[in-house]
Amino acid sequence: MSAKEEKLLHDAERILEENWKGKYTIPSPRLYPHQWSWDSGFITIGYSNFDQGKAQKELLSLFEGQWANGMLPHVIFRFENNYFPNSEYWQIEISEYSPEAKTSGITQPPAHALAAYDIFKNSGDKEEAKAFLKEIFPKILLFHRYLLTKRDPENSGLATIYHPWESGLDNSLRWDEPLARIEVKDLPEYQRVDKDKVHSDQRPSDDDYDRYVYLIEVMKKCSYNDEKIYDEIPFKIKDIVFNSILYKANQVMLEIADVIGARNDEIKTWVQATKENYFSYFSPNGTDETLLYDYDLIGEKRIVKRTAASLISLCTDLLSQDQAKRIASWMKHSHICKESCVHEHPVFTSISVDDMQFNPLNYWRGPIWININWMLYEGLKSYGILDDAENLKKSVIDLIDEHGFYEYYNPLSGEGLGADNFSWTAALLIDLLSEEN
Ligand code: 2M8
Repeated sequence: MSAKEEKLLHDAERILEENWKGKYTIPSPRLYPHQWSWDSGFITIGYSNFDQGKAQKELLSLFEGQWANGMLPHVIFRFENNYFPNSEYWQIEISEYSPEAKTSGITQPPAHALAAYDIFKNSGDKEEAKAFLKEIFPKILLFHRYLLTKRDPENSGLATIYHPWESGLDNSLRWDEPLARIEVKDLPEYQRVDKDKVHSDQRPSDDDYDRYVYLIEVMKKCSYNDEKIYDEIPFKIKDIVFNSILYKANQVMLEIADVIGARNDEIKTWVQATKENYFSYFSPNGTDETLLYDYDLIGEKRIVKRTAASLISLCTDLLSQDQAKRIASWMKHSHICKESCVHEHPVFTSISVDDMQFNPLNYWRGPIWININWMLYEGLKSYGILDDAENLKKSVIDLIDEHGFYEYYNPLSGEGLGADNFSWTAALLIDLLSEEN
């Protein structure tokens, strides 16, 4: 490892240390003062490379928020803090399934099995790591069962999301049309606090926030009952990123089941169902189409927007080699900033730079995100597209080295945006730097 990389590794570990709260890690001190679900997954992957104790605690503490029906909430609130919506606003006690912990009432992409298995793979004490897997496996299984039953009455092997926050890519262009359809009424008074902390150019619009709040109001009116929500909620999407991660997570669950000698028949049926339906939901013209898109259950159509979501299928083994290569070459010409690109090699943007709505500053509507690039790196490697994967890794390292540990980055200048000292940026950099060549 070069001196530069050693320093970066040290800085990344320091950021995680600063954001560590005894048994979990906050995404960033100023903007996100609680525990977030998929952030914890990525953060665990980082810890698994250098602190197994923290890695295990991070994941186990997250599941303290799990609901009795298996739902893993997207935020756990441990103490009141300046964040909207706070625990009081969610009113989860109206659900018969809510836990004692204070949590939100919606979920996030299921990256946790990948994190659990990384703990095992990176552990020097396999027996101890196996004991951890035995403890976490039934909890993750319960979560996946919730996603593939309550969130999939269609039996498609693909879970439905009810809220843009469940996608993790909150104000992505993909949600503009489904959100625009929503008629917002009877909104309670609420106060955004995010714009006091980060410039509003970099955050979702007030119109988006009204819709975010309205969707939660609908869920509350349904007492967070999935059957009722399925009938009432005006936003229901088979999200391609969420489901690519879920499919991968189920494959990893099969590996975990093997290690601990657990039953795997139910997981096998989920994997099979996803395989059978992935392309019919996500591909406009069958398996040969290069780009795949989310499916809007209410609009009854695919959401054809050129965003990084269409690249995340690379994280599954469902593509043909030819299709994977076509996606890789498409992303190289459309998801980087050509002449003005700050780096020799591309770091991929959240929206195609050719898109009329590409915005270099605004959150999930253009900027570069490290978790997306980390997933693409893993995907390129899995399809043997190794030169592109290596170039991507170097560029991610350079970007962070030059601009710091931010939540996201302006693709035109490299400037860091959103929250600073951002945990998953640090954790996934640690994962990249810890890889054996
Ligand atoms: C962002 O989302 C939260 C709402 O959950 C917010 O904007 O307040 C997203 O980037 C999401 O993916 C992430 O998990 C969360 C915390 O980092 O922040």
